[in-house]
Amino acid sequence: MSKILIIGAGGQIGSELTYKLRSLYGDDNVVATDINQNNLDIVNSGIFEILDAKDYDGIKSCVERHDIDTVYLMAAMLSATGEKFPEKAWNLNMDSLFHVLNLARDKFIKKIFWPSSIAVFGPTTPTKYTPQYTIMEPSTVYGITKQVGERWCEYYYNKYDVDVRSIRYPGIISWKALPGGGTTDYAVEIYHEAVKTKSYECFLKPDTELPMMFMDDAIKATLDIMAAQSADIKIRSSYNLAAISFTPKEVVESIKKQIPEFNITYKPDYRQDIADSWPKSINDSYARQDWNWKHAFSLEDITEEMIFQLNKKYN
Ligand code: AKB
Repeated sequence: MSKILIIGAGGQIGSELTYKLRSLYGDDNVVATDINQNNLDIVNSGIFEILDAKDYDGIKSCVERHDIDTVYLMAAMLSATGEKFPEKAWNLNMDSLFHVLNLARDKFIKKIFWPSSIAVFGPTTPTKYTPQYTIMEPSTVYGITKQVGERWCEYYYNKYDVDVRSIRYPGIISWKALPGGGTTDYAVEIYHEAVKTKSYECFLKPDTELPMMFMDDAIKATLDIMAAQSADIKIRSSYNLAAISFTPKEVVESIKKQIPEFNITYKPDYRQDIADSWPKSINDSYARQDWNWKHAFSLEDITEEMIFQLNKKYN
């Protein structure tokens, strides 16, 4: 039985991955860690330890104590916060990746999942149906760390036979834990505010189209790529991954079908520039071909599920 360590288990994706992995492999086989205990649901529902993703000795000790063979490295500073703290973003995102890659190179662990992002693309990348292999000149610190990280993943695979697998997440929409510090966060906040206060001030312009995905699809993709035969994972940098694309205006139309009184205002800030530098849609044909990726949730499905779940939470 594989023993799993999740670094950054309290975050938006890390927490849902933790619930899912615990349900699949058993609470005793999944060690959830984060730098703080803010996510009490995660802390109180299975094995949890405080762990700083920048601390190599701490990660190594955790791996040895729990006999870990698989690591999901979910800790990262995202695009918007990264622009405020460029050096911190670089240090966290790169140090943590090197720590787990080196643990795999030195045979302490066998397998790594490390998420990349659509942020690897930049203003010179073709924006529509962006191919796997194309111009990549990211303009955010976060995007730079993800692009460089991808090169290192491929290097460790080629040079040291490290079994590292990665996907380029689009914006992820979910109702359990809030995202923190991303440019796509508006697509989660908008649902919370629609249900709570029936109004939202959006930090992107109404026609800003970005690639997005529901959490259930993102978790499925993560588990699918990790379960695939090693020979089927032909890309060892990171796979393009897509579900849907939409603009703030389109989410508003979708929400208004259920909450007609919902009111939106627009006040674009520095995150608009980041969004403008990213693709509008993604060509993920390699993921579909190599390990049978298929998404399930449309925008209408997402809106229905988000409003249903958030109504239970707030009303
Ligand atoms: C962000 O907005 O920074 C993230 C991402 C697309 O990687 N959600």
